[in-house]
Amino acid sequence: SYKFWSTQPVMKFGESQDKPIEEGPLKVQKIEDIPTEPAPLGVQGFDWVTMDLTQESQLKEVYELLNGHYVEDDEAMFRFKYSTSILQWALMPPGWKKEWHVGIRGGKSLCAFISAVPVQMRIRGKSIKGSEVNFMVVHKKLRNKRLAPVLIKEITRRCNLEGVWQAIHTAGIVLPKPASTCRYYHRALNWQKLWEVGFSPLPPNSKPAYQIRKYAVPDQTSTRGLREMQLKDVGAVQSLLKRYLDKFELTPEFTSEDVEHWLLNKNGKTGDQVIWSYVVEDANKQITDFFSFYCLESSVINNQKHQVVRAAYLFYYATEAGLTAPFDPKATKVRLNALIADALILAKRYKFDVFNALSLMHNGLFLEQQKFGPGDGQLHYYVFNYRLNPIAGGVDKKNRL
Ligand code: YNC
Ligand code: MG
Repeated sequence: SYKFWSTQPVMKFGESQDKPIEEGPLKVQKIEDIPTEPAPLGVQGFDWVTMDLTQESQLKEVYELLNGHYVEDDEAMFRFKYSTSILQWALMPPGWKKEWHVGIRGGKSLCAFISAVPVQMRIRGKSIKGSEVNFMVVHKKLRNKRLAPVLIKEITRRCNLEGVWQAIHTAGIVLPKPASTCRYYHRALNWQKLWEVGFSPLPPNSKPAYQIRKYAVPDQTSTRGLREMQLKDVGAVQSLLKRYLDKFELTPEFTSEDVEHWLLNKNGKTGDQVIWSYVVEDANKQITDFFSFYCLESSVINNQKHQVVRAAYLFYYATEAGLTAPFDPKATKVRLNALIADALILAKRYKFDVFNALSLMHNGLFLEQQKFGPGDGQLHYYVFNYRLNPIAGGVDKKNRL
């Protein structure tokens, strides 16, 4: 039915199934036609608010709302626990706008939130000034009252007022219409704990001791020249990443400020580290490879022994081995496996329990060999107000893998 989504400028199921379509915006509007005030909430005691996340107290309010009410798995065993440092990182990148941190207060308490951050995105050949919408949440007691469409329309209005007409967002649920669909893969680092919290099953005919041995990793990394990324690497990493992302159909276009923000560990304002980035520097001082992962904990909802699972999420990476002409899938596979094997070692060293990755970019080249297993979650990617041909998850546009 999609009572709300059928009114929005998004693609319909069945569209662009058979033959390629011309890509571009669905609905074209002018800023002067966009209302300058939000639609009234129409409920006594509930008000729109713009959150100021530079204020510790307001950041904390968003943190608390998400911590109690944000995304859970289907069986309600785990719930994402975004730290205040990760929220600062995710919600205040270069060009961030306070007006795009939108809340609803009922009396004094924050009971709903939605956000957007600016992103320059490239869809196949076209560069688009867009936004990325994330962290939509409604307090559990206010669910199923059609507040989500109200939040979505308000963030759309605020984007439109800034001349932003396209947006990207992801969800576990199916809406009209995914631009791409990926699967989550998980690689146990602390198998015993993952088993105790009910995340990893004990396969039939296996024993805990066998599983623990299966997922053990060496103490030391093995790639020569691997070291932590530093400020002086930003330019080299930006150019390497740009050339690498050029192989894919839907990507961000990062300025050097973006690379610095998204990849360089500044050790958070509150002290806990969000992002881990490593480069490989060769004998000629050239940066030939890099990889990164970020930290996102999940609360374990009902467990005596464990409160949180500490997960590393594979973020951006690139390697010169994948940039030869013609593309050399074998060499790329060998190099990516070496890099990801080292990423697992580092994640283990920093006490992560699990390493997660999606079936995108060239991840298909290492997931199996590095002992990742498919999860039951899918992640759908959506592009708002844009007509496009489907993007295959984890498929390189020139080299089907
Ligand atoms: C969702 N995740 O289909 P229809 S992801 C989009 N994304 O509409 P109600 C969603 N739409 O089917 P509730 C959605 N979830 O009738 C539901 N919907 O057309 C649609 N969960 O609204 C749904 N966070 O208020 C239906 O539902 C309508 O009270 C129903 O609220 C939903 O952040 C929600 O999973 C998700 O807090 C807020 O369940 C609530 O249930 C909740 O009756 C736990 O809503 C946390 C959670 C979602 C994480 C995320 C990305 C959000 C993207 C939103 C779309 C942005 C479009 C681009 C806008 C900018 C454009 C420009 C320029
Ligand atoms: Mg609702």
